[in-house]
Amino acid sequence: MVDKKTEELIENFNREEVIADYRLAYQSRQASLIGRREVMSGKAKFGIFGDGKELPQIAMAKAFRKGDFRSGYYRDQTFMLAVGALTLSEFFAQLYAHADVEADPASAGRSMNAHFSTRSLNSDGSWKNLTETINSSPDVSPTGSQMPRLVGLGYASRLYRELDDLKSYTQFSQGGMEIAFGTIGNASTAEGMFWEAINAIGVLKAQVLLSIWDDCFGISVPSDHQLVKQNISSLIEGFRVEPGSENGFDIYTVLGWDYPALVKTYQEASESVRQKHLPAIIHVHELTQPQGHSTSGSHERYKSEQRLAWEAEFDCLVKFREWIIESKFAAAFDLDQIEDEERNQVEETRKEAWEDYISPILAERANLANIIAELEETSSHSEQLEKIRNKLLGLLTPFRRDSMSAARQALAILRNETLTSKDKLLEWKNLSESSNEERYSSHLYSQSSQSALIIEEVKSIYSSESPTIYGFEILNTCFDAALARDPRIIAFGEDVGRLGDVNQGFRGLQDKYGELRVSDTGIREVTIVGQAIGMAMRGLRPIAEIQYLDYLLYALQIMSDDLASLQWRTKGGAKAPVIIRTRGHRLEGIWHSGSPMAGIIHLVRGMHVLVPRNMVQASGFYNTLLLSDEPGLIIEVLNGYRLKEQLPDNIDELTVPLGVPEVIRKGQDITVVTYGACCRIVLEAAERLSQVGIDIEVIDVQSLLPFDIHYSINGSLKKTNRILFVDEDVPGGTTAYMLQEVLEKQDGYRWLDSSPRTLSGKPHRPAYGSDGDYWSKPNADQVFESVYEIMAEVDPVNYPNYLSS
Ligand SMILES: Cc1ncc(C[n+]2csc(CCOP(=O)(O)OP(=O)(O)O)c2C)c(N)n1
Repeated sequence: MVDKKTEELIENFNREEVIADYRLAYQSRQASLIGRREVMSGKAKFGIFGDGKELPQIAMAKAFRKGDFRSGYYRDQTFMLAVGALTLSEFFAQLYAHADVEADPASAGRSMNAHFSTRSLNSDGSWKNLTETINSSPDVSPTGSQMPRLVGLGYASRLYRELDDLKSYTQFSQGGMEIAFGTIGNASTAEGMFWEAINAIGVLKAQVLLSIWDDCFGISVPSDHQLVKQNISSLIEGFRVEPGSENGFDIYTVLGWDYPALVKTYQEASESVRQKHLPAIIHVHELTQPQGHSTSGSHERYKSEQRLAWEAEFDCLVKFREWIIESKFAAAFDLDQIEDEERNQVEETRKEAWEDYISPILAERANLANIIAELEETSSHSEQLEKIRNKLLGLLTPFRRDSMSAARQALAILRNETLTSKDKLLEWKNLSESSNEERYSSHLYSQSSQSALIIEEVKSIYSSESPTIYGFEILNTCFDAALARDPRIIAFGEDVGRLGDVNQGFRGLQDKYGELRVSDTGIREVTIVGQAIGMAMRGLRPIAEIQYLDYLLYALQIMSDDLASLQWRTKGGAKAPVIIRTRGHRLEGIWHSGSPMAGIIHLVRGMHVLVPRNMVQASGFYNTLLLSDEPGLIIEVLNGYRLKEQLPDNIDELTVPLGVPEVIRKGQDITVVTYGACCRIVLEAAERLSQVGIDIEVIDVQSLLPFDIHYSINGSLKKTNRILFVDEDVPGGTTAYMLQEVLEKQDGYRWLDSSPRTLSGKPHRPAYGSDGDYWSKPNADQVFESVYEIMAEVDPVNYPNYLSS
């Protein structure tokens, strides 16, 4: 019996569409089952699949339009298949880690399976027309980390809608109508980032439609350990928009196995988001996970018999099938046939994907085996070589590393022999090395014509008219010029809007450019950066401010996991040219003077990290990054805002090149390498040292990532033969990084006549007050003594040791 409500719904559904949906849902389920089997049989390393979540994703796909964006997680395979942003071949290619961008366009084999993404960039790194494509931002594994960027992806629509100067950027938006679709699992809503992001989305009125896939578990942990009241719907009730208000979310709750209700809910919700420009949340509950969380374990270990029985009954595919039959869209027999066809189809595609993956690997192995066989004919170690070759050929499913390892072992065996065909082996190895370098290590930084490394230097120009003004006024002039020349530049952060930031770099610019161009944000560092990431993925040029360097730690995870890895993890498929602005070095106390630079630079490889010593240099770095298509972090020196500098006449054009240190004092005796606020301290020490006859050369690194790309510090070392690295990071922090760069990478050790030294801060955080600072961070007295000690060792007569009796 079909009730009246269902009868009405049936009238609203097109039979062919329903059957096509069933076909797709079933196909996706088969992909999950077969995918798991591939892992269990050892052909793939790990598998995580979207089984149990098929139906709501099909409904979501119906609401998704070209130009829209997804920011989701590993369960979304059915959605990706349904919108045509993933093919079955690509699904299997990623499972096998097929390291070819044609086979796995999401990550070229760099991400584990179910990390979805579309490619926003052409192969030369330029933007595609994102309004003509289905867009998915690239997934990351940390649960909830898709949320910060969702803020910016949705907010960009509002900016494109409300800012007239952006109307011409039709490559990125058609009038700001695009929705950013988010997805998240129920357990991940327990993450702080989730709450911070939905609050920000609500405050910003970002055009977001967020789906929560609720299967009552987070791996083995049930909802009562995850959430108060076990139910995310009741917790988010406070975000619901009141009638007549324009603040908050529309919130929907729908059963995950109820096809008609899902389709209706997604249609209603998406239309409302597009028309009313308010965000919405759809809580999809009563979902299941038929194969358990991933291939790492079985869910029978933690789900009760009762739960397992319920999951079997309420599996969305089972329910969908029942509904189709009950509604007479198809008979059981027709569906059986579809299932057979899809099962075969998926299996066929899998086989092809495997062949595509394994054939070039086998060909490379065969080639190598032939080379080794040839060497066996003339080598006096033929037995050993044969052993290596047979072992390699005996592997059923070899990896590239097996061939490489065999080649290396063979070369070592042949080390004392001069055989002509040895060259072939070396050539094979070198070729393989370079193609694997490209396969796994390209695109950490931009490889486009807008790479920050190839932006030409434009030196500062001064004239008799150039005024001398405060550091903050220099920055203010730079930002004013930037906002005037490029409407895509949007600045925001805590106190950036009305106040113009706590040090007034943006003073008066909100009045001049409006509240959307220069704006205040809540205190929410992770989503300030996330907001910038999402906006930049949609063609905007955000300058996101983190008020103090010490608070960057809140955002460091998302900078590391999402922003810095973006180009690399998509092998050049996506970019987010975000500028993060912050200030640090030398104020007072534990949380207002930090310089945890090594922690930062080691976690954000893939970004540029710049530490200008004054505001003219900072302006030059801003201009360079704004001309490039890469993300960067600029750390301004806190005590530089109130120091006076001369304003260059070309403040809007000057650029400082990345990775080029500057000699800020010439000298003969010792090279002292430093950066940021320590430059002034070292210069002060230099004056005192010159009074005792020691002449130091002071080098300001200015750019930690990249570091001295022309090896100029080595040039200085050749002259002085002695070196000291100074900064206010912890011992073994950035001083150790700089030391390694110069002594190992630049071969600087060759020129040393004294042992290299580092002078850093103490291992603890800086204590408060002037005395706390003096005994926590390096000061001019210590620099003096460190340099003097080196000289005392070299020439004790002229530099007697006055520090010990
Ligand atoms: C930050 C972080 N912590 C832990 C994990 C390990 N982990 C992966 S998935 C998962 C459970 C997520 O559950 P839920 O959000 O409900 O999504 P589901 O897998 O059930 O769809 C956990 C704990 C992770 N990936 N990231």
